Amino acid sequence: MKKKICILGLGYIGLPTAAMFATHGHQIVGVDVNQDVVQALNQGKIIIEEPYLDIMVQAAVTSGNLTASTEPTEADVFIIAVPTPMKEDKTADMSYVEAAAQSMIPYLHKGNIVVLESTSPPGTVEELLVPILSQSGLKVGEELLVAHSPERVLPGKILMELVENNRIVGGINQRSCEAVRDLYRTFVKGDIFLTDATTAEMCKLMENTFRDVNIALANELAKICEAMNINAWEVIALANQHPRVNLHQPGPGVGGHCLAIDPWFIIEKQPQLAKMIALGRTINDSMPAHVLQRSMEILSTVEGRKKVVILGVTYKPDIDDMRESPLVQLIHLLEQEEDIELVVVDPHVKDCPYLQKDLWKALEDSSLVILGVNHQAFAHLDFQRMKQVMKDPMILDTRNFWDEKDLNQVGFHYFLLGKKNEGSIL
Ligand code: SAJ
Repeated sequence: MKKKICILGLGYIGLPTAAMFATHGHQIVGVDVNQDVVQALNQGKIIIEEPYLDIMVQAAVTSGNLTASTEPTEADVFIIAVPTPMKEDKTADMSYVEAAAQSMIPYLHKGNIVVLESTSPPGTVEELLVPILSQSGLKVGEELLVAHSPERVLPGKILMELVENNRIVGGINQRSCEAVRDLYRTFVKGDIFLTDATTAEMCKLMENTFRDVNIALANELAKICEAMNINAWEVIALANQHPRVNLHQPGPGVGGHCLAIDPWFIIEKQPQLAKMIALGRTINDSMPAHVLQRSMEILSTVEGRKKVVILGVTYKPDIDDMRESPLVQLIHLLEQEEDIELVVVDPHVKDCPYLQKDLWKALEDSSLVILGVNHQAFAHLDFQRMKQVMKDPMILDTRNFWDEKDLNQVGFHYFLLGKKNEGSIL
């Protein structure tokens, strides 16, 4: 049945979800406090980069099923998809969730459904959301159904994963679970599993924590292999031949709004018990400093002022998102070093310190290229030309993205994170 759905928060999750419901026949009012986002959306435009999202949003707006506003409105369903950033003290800033919940109170009616999609510390629905919603005077659980249904889509593949991924619905009671399951059935082709709200909150956080801890293991291995003069990437490739082993990839650190933050939402609840989770965070956070150390070692052979070019500043390939990017951290560390001239090249980013749009200008007279993000745009560079324009042909590849032999052939000194020395015995 066609429903009127009010979606609060039109970011990386709220907007694709709004477009998805709208193109499946529901009437959507997207709400955002940012006037620019609202204005753009009402013209069928978007201000974030995500494959195919622009086309879908335009179709949704043109159909009349998707409009945007800065204020909530009366609806059958309210979906909260606002950010839950991390505060200085590494605890969750729930002020946007609180404000969104408060803002919808005047519009709530008997029979409404409220869904929290924002990633939140376990206990948020029961301890924070339900008390706020109770201010409406409605009997929560009977007259107002409430659930947490965490988003789990991968940036870069959001539209596909919204449909294909399995989904968890954690309701405050069975009725809430079933109502929210039926709602998402509109477009979800994956399985929908029902549970309680706090379990759903913990599941979401543990999925990202699992990945974060595993990447920390790979990053620790990278440091160990550098110390022992073997190649971590080779160890990983070979160990992963075992049917029950799946070592992750090392890199310059872990970024994004999910893996770098979600583990802290568990730590904040159980600081005494969440030991491995905290250690994983510490190891991953140490990687930009490790890349700095490797870079300075490589540059120690160069006299005077040294130009360093960082290729890629987003938190992962082929997206425009720089949130929590370890490359931003690396930039901060490099700018504190003496005699370093810094240039950043990233075709996906419009605004960032030291950004140079022209790759070849950036490379002129440089002494070191740090491959920070494995964007497709960097996959097939003209290494001959690079060698010609650079002052010192040195590369530090933090992603095992380029082929050492190719680069050596051209005359580059190729250094790899997870492997101490140049050259290979193979
Ligand atoms: N990374 C590594 N090594 C790896 C894999 C990733 O260093 O082996 C780094 C990436 O470079 C990046 C960071 O980890 O900096 C995170 O990237 P990601 O691709 O692992 O994940 P996100 O943050 O883009 O999306 C994750 C996904 N979670 C899981 O796969 C369990 C996604 O499904 C979630 O919806 C999303 O978090 C979220 O919103 O929570």
